[in-house]
Amino acid sequence: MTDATEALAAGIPDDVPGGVTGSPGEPVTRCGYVTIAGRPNAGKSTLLNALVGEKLSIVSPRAQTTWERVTGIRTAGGVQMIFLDTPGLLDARDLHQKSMRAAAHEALKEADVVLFVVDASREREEVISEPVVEALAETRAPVVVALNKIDTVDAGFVQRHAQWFQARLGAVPIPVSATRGEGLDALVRALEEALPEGPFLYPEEDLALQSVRFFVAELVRETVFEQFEDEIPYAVATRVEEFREDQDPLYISVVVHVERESQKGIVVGKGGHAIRRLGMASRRKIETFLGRPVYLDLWVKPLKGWRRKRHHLQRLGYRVPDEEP
Ligand SMILES: Nc1nc2c(ncn2[C@@H]2O[C@H](COP(=O)(O)OP(=O)(O)OP(=O)(O)O)[C@@H](O)[C@H]2O)c(=O)[nH]1
Ligand SMILES: [Mg+2]
Repeated sequence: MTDATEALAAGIPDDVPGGVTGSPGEPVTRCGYVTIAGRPNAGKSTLLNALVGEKLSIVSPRAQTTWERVTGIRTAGGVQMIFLDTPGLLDARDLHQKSMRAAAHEALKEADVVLFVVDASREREEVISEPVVEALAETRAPVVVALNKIDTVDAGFVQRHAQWFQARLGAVPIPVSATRGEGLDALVRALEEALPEGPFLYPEEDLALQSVRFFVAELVRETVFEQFEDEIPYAVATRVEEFREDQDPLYISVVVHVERESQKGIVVGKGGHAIRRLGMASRRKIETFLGRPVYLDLWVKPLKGWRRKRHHLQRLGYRVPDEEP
């Protein structure tokens, strides 16, 4: 079991422990919030996981996988970086997307440094799309640009486009591949230099802040992204209903909410085939994450139009902006 799962299995509290203050004569430390922002699918969550060294944020080939802020902490060489992974910046249409956008903008306000992730395999113009320009204009924090997925472009790409990026974004992009772990040392150095001096805010061994229940629900949602097509991944919200640690195997029940009655049939499948497949793959991930055997119960329940309804979103744990911007 890794440090993260030990800490998680022990139950990380949702509240924030007090700051650890340094005394005179101790070496100077650096610490701060690094908000990871960018277009949907740029590889933000993959990068968070690579930088923290633990799978904390769910990843999928589809856009709009991350729906709320996910925090991961990296403490090394006298520097503590508190990463805030955020939903991709997009034109928000329904209330759920507005909640995603609000989560990203809120995290940008808290940033000591913004880590702006650009997908090198996409058209450059996407980088300067309206939601991105708007979000970056709001932040006063220094911006470090990671040009991700360089494994998908030819070797001369970075050189050819570096000037363009610098002119548009005010920073020279650091080429990285989050999936291959390439360029991460240079990226970490740039982030370290941009962070303010200060005492660590969290114990050095902490990697995550969210509750075990959050990660379990997210792993089921990630599996939905993998196993279902079309609108289903965007119609499914997951919530842990029961978590009985005193049982062996650990008993967890998760409610899989769909938006419409007709989607229930798809998620359950013929003779319960689809839900069994979802349960099996989700359970394996949860067992790896927690390091112990798990009995997973999945319940599919329609929550009519939850993406559009404030009280449903709030009940599901999503922060909904007070005023719709
Ligand atoms: N080839 C390649 N693919 C990558 C790289 N980084 C991420 N990906 C892939 O890009 C896809 C999206 O990755 P995510 O980490 O979910 O992207 P995201 O920016 O968090 O996406 P949203 O949460 O939807 O905003 C996944 O299929 C990843 O495996 C990379 O360096 N190279
Ligand atoms: Mg993501």
